[in-house]
Amino acid sequence: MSIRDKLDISAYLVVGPENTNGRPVKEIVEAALSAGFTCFQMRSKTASAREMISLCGDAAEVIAEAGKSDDVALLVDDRLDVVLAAREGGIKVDGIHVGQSDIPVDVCRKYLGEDSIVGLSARTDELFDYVEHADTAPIDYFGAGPLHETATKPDCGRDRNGNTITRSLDDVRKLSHISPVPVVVGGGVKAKDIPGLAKTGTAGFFVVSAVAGADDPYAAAAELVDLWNKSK
Ligand code: TZP
Ligand code: MG
Repeated sequence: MSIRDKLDISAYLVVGPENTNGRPVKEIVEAALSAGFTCFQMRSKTASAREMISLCGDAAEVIAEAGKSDDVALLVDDRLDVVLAAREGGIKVDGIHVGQSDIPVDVCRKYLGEDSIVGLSARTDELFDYVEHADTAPIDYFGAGPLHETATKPDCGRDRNGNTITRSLDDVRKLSHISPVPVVVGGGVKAKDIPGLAKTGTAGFFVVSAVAGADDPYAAAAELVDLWNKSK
């Protein structure tokens, strides 16, 4: 059985060096993993390819040392080249997450193979129509949001007129219902949002700053995971 069949996006951390207040990314991954996070995405708009490969190596090592390599997925944002190069170097990277303007998902699937995970950020405009009718054959899940505007990704949810569209819990409920693939929701998600989100039936939540920017990343991550598990 490949990790693709066991994909758990219920507690999903997106992280890169620009999100950690100067702390090593490895430390944040370690904290979130031991608190019960189930999926990791390495994301940086500033790190070089070599840095990204090295960060993936660190994260894969942390996951392996915890004995969770078969259960917890490690993905990379955008960078198909980084996934391929990391794998070439013997690092267990499980797949990629791309957006609407990134490498097309069928190309990702072609290069990464059938056992890899390919995630896609859903569109902002005409989201419901898009999610209901998109060709989801090459992908494993949709990312959607934002639940709230977020300084971590200020352009998240901008429509073609430059307005930011946030998603209500009712929107999330509807999305998860109509989507042919699981949906993970993020964008400004904090602990207070988790009980409501968990009750929508969505597959999971993703966060950056709620964990990577927290004074105590372990405690913050554990609170999110506990709230999710209690509220489902
Ligand atoms: N994709 C959509 S919103 C977002 C990403 C990577 C950032 C979410 O960051 P935060 O700090 O959890 O609001
Ligand atoms: Mg992208």
